[in-house]
Amino acid sequence: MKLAKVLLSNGERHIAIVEENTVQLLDLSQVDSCHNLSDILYAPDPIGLSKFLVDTELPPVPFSQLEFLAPLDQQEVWAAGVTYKRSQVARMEESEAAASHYDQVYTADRPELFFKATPNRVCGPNQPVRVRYDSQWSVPEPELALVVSPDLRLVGYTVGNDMSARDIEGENPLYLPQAKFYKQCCGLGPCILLHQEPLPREATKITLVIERSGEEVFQGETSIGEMARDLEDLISWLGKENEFPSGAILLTGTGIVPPDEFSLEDRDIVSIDISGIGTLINPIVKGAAP
Ligand code: DO4
Ligand code: MG
Repeated sequence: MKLAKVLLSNGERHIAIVEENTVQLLDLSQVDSCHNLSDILYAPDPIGLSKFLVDTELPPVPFSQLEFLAPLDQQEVWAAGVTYKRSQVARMEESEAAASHYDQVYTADRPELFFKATPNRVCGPNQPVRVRYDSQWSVPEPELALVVSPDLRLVGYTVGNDMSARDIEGENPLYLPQAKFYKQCCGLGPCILLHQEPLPREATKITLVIERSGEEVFQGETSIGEMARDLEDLISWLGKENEFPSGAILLTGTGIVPPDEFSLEDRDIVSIDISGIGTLINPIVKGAAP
């Protein structure tokens, strides 16, 4: 089952179950303790609760009559890095001085984890994600995103875009927060696939397509089978000596890096598809220097 936050043409915001081409709106007022998406996600039985909350008075709403919003409430967004061989190689090439750090972290017991975004820096589907005006070499990073409850349970999956300024990151690893964390630095959505079974690793494909002026300028594909880390292990590292009262979203690293000569431009369109979960599409905005 997939859940989403949607905005209707009359301005109303709802939580909904996502079906083929329609959504079924939920009526949260039926359960006293249920006020937002997180209350459903972190419930003992999110699927049972969602079915119970279906507003039977309302017909399904076609996708054409709504917008999908970023599927989070107050969660912090964190990210793992260098979890795929492709990412390790790309970082070592972009940063000669720090190459050995990337090499070591790929095989180390402790993963690279960094703070990625607060909810106000997260863009939902079709909202522009940003390239910093002071970066001349930026890429999208298409990543499986895990939805983690306050008690560190994996409760769902969504599609994430860890926007990255490779020139800033490559100049000095101490610049990582500036390369990764800025306004509109993260895309998430369109919906959350509730966790039931572990995802099939080889069959869960991640595809990135970048279009410029209507032409495809990059296409790449990987699968989460290429990831060198276990999802539950990443969550357990995230939870060490930390607390997430609102839960967390954890991006799991990129396995697709465009060639070095590629950089995003203003008005490019980035599409990230993860099989079984959904397709996240965002235009790129790059502001002029002030
Ligand atoms: O170490 C830099 C960031 C790595 C990253 O974001 C990734 O591998 O996805
Ligand atoms: Mg990344």
